[in-house]
Amino acid sequence: MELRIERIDSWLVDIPTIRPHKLSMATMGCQTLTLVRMTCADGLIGWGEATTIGGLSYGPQSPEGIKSAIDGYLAPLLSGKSFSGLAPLVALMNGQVQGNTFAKSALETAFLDAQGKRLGLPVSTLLGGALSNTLPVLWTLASGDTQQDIIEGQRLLAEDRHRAFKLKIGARPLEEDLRHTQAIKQALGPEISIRVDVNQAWDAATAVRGMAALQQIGIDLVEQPVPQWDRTALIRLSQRFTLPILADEAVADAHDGYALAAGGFTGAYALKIAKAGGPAQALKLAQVAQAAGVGVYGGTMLEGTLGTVASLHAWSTLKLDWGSEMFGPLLLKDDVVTTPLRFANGHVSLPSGPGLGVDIDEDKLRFYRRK
Ligand code: MUC
Ligand code: MG
Repeated sequence: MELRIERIDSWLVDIPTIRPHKLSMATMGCQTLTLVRMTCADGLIGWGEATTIGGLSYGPQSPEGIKSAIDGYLAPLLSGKSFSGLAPLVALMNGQVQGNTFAKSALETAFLDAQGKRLGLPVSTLLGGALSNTLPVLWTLASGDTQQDIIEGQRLLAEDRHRAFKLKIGARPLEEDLRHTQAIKQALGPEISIRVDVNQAWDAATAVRGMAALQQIGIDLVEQPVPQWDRTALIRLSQRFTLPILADEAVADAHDGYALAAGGFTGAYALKIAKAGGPAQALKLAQVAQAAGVGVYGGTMLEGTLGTVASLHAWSTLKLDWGSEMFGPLLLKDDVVTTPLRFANGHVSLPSGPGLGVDIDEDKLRFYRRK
């Protein structure tokens, strides 16, 4: 039952966003997906995606760098080889290529897609089995304008597409961000869960002031208030406030999760397949979190449908303490799949069918791929 990889192709795919998406470090008007096609000797094809945010402004792996790691190193390493399952594939990639978790995530996803199609099983089954076929999904209000965010939030609540929201703060002075946050919290009402993501923008002293004020406003969760490297501040903040912290940039894989928890962190971890090196690797972080009594949350790098679905298969095997933010495809004007995901009642549905359960629209891939 070995799966032999014949060839691996990759493309950069540029898709505009439905509106500017403003984070503390970048404003996105377009999202670049790195897509991978893994062709196996038996003719089966697996697809994967690796996507980051804002070129090199969010993290150290750019879309172009991801593609070059795949084309120049990982594709030649894997092509022509046979694998009995995921573990030997991951061992080979990690043995020969340092870092580059985004590229590895796309390949792990493509392998799982191909293997699932071959066995006639959804990827979630390969990863342990889905606890649920619908997952809670919030939306990020990040137009950069308070009034526009309120109108957008009210519309999505009226449609019942989402029941919780995340705000992107940190680019503006603290007082301005607090006014923005309070106005949105008041307008959407006390029942609606509002979280904020600072994306590392505050130093430890600003974070103490910010956390105290956000707790007063009634915010439910504060994501990555301090820089990724400042684990000490993150741990201290998590112990000082009852308002919980979600670690994102500070926790990529199981090793980070262990170090933070062993250091006394309380709160939750944002799981992302790209940070960890693939859906199965992200689940290893989830297991560390659960063993340490730390919550888990289904995180996104604002991927298109392929990367989002790969994540959903993994998250479906977990009890998500804080739900998920797998709305990436809704931020894009278009996508390269034949059937869009279904978002309704504050939830997204996990596709059924073997592998990822998603088909690629080859015409759209041709249209949007970078020439
Ligand atoms: C992040 O840092 O969490 C996830 C949702 C969103 O709007 O931005 C991303 C990145
Ligand atoms: Mg974040």
